[in-house]
Amino acid sequence: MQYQRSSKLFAEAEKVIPGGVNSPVRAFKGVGGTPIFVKSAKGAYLFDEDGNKLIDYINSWGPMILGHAHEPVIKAITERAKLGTSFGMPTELETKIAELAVSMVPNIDKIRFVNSGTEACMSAIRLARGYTKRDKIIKFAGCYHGHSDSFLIQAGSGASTFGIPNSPGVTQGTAKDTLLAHYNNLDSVRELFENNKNEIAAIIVEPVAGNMGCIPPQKGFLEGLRSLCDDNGALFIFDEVMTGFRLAKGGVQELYAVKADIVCFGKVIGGGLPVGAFAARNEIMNYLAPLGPVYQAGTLSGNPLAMAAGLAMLSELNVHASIFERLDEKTAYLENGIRKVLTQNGVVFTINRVGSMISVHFNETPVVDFETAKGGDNEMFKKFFHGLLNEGVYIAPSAYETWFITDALSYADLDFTIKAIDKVSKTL
Ligand code: KE4
Repeated sequence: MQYQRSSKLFAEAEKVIPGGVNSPVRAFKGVGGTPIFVKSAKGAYLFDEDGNKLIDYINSWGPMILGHAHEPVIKAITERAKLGTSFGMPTELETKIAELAVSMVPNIDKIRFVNSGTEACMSAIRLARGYTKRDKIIKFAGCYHGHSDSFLIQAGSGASTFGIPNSPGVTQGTAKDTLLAHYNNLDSVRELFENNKNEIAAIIVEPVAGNMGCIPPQKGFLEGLRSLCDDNGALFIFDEVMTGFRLAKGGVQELYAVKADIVCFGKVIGGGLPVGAFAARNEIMNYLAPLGPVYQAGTLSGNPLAMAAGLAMLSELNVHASIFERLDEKTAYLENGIRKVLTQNGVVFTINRVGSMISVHFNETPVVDFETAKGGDNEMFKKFFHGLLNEGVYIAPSAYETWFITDALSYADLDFTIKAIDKVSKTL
């Protein structure tokens, strides 16, 4: 496959956009080479500027759970656009999608829409601090909650690719209120509560981690965090920007039957348009302006086009909940196929999967936290990535990402992918 036009477009982009991209992880710094410029996408396929057709395992980092340019979503956006694109005034549409989301997700009474997952998590932290009147938060090394200052402390995703433990520009004043624990390690959390008595407002966690590859919570981990929050008067925040409306209709709260106090959403909830949201029970959400003292706002929050796209997406997932089972089956088929060929070809690897989130790690030991995730053979991953790209299969351009499976993938696509992995893994 050739990528001349993408290379040309990248050179032009670099002149006017920092690093030629509007989000660092797209820059291929984790795998080398120049990013692919997309012309269009449909279903499970990307069509790039050089005319290559790629099977997409990123799906815009999660939103395209039903496939690219999904008819009902496109129809909803185009119809709505004819009525005007933004008013800065309430619309019935916002109530409709809020009612639907509240009906799908356990333990929430109200939801506030924002424009990104970052905004959702940033606002959730502010709400937790305002509600508990405490300043400190606990996050986990390798978990990524967007790029607001409080979170860029040993963040995952693109921040890991760049090896930025604390991004420049984040003040010591901010950093001191973010305490770092280790994923799947309850003792590391217990210790923080003991050393910061009555000062911790909340724990924020990716209940299934997806920004150090996919890392499932070990048995008892989420339940243990729940008890630590209850014992110490802290709120438990689930960052479900990736997992929400993907791993189950009700997200991870439903999947593992663990109750969160605040839940953050993004990606799928916007159907591919810029939407984030955070939600909780009334006594917490009523602390938010204009009802309560915690301020949070946004010119384009609840934008009608974005709400129309999100409502079309959630409505389909709500009515056809069998989609989640189908996604799990397809991803299990892919996992088994990859295991078979990598084992046959003598590759040292481990695969993590929860539902339709999956990641391949070239590690000898299980990947259970940020430390073990960092122990993978990154050079091998780069070869794996580019080898697959050459075969027409597009996976995450970083070892610190999960793959997102779309229902638009056919079993023929999955077989094609497994065959490509068989071929590429012979060269690793
Ligand atoms: P956004 O601000 O990028 O919409 O959401 C931030 C965010 C919050 N929480 C979790 C669990 C997330 O995964 C994300 C964003 N995910 C990355 C992919 N790992 C977005 C890709 C990018 O940064 O371009």
